[in-house]
Amino acid sequence: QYDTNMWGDRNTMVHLFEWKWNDIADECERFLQYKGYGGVQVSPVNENAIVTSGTYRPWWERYQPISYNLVTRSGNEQEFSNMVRRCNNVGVRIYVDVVFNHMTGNSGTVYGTGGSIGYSDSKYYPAVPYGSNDFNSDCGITNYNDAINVRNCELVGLRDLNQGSTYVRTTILAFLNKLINLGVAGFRVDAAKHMWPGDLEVIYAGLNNLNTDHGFASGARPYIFQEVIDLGGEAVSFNEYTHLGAVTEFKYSAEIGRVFHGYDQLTWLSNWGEGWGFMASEYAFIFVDNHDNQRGHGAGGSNILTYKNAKQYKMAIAFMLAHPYGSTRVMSSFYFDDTEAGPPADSNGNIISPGINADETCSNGWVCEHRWRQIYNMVGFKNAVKGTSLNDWWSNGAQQIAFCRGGSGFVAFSNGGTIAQNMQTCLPAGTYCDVISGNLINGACTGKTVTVGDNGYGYISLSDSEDDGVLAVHINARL
Ligand code: AAO
Repeated sequence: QYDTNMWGDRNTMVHLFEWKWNDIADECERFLQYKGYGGVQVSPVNENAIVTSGTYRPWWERYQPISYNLVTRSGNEQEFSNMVRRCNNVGVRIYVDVVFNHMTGNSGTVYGTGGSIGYSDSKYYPAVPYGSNDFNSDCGITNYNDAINVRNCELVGLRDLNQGSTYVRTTILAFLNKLINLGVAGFRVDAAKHMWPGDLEVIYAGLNNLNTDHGFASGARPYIFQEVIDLGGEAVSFNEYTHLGAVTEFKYSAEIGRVFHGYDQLTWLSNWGEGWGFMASEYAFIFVDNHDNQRGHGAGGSNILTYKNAKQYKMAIAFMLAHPYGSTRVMSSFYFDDTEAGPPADSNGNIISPGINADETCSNGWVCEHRWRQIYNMVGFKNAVKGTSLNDWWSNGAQQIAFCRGGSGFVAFSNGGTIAQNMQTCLPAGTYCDVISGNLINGACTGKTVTVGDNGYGYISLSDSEDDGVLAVHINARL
């Protein structure tokens, strides 16, 4: 199903990539609830292989399961359970990145973050247990134009589980239903493209309803968003999975990066969404960057915008959150140069918690994009305009655009030149704080303001020489 199970008007997820459970619980209580984030995607929660050869403890070791015990560098089962409870208590949902297409790579005897051992060469994982007859053959994925190869062979050498086996399905379901019972709201299904839709359908059907002790409605179903990289031209396509749940739309990430890099005119965004060949909005799970393509591991190549291109990145995030298309997720990263490097950690490999600075930014190597004013305030914008469509599109025919969301919000963008004119904001008369250049604090605006007359018009001033090429005002930011 396609309902995120988020609380109230909240409707944006943040991926707190590699954060520890105790730190996420703190972040829910001290920040996320107040900025209107609807939920957190957490890194894989099950025990993974410890990788020390090559890059020490790379981020991707968490995508090599060794058991379904809830022990990782982010914390143990008790800490995970406590986090889910604390976040749900303040209306912030938890979505787990679940990896059940495969187990570890084929690298002999492997040791897990919870002390388990895996014999990857013979495909024997006693801590589950899985044995060789629970896996597909050793063939490697070599041909994305062959749907059978993509599903029944090993993705980059990862031991490929057979989800057609009743035992494997039962074992996976026990893991997923344990998480549901602990209060999670849904799942990111890793490598969904590499599993048969028919097998996934059986597995999803076996999922429990969400746990009403955590504030979910009786009968609520877990939100499923499936990772399927489909930029077109391959044997496997997104629409084999859309009847099962939401699906990642990587074309979105690739195209929004192209546009806000300046390779395309903003004026062409007037038919953004299905008009650009993206999947139907109701199925689409979208983002500007994700943990793979921000570091060149997934799809999108050099078009992908990340925290490293701050101004353009914020403009792309603002556009994603201002526009009605799709279900939105904001990436929150740690700084990296080495694309394999794991999260900030001490000499024993223990993850270091983010520090919080006086200006609400993070320290200790964490970018915390979700704490950038322009980003968290656009999360609030999206909440304020929930249920409205896009109207009153304006463009100068080139790199300047503006539009309304119903009578609840107005945004303007400039990727070239200056906007300096009266424009239709669709808002009721009053004075509004521009939530990109400032915050509305105790009735005063720390940034630009827009005064709107009875006819909905206001004077909009936005130059591409400013810190941010965006101006955004909405009904909840009225002085
Ligand atoms: C690590 C090592 C490997 C080693 C392996 C086993 O890096 O060298 O062999 O361990 O020991 C992550 C890392 C991997 C890592 C893995 C396990 O990214 O490097 O391997 O953990 O530790 C495909 C999948 C997609 C997957 C993506 C990375 O379809 O599901 O590869 N993403 C998820 C996770 C990811 C994780 C895994 C899956 C595994 O998000 O973090 O891997 O759990 C084409 C195909 C895509 C394919 C990409 C990359 O994409 O269409 O399906 O994604 O290639 O292989 C253009 C094309 C576009 C193309 C793209 C990239 O944009 O239009 O179609 O280029 O080539």
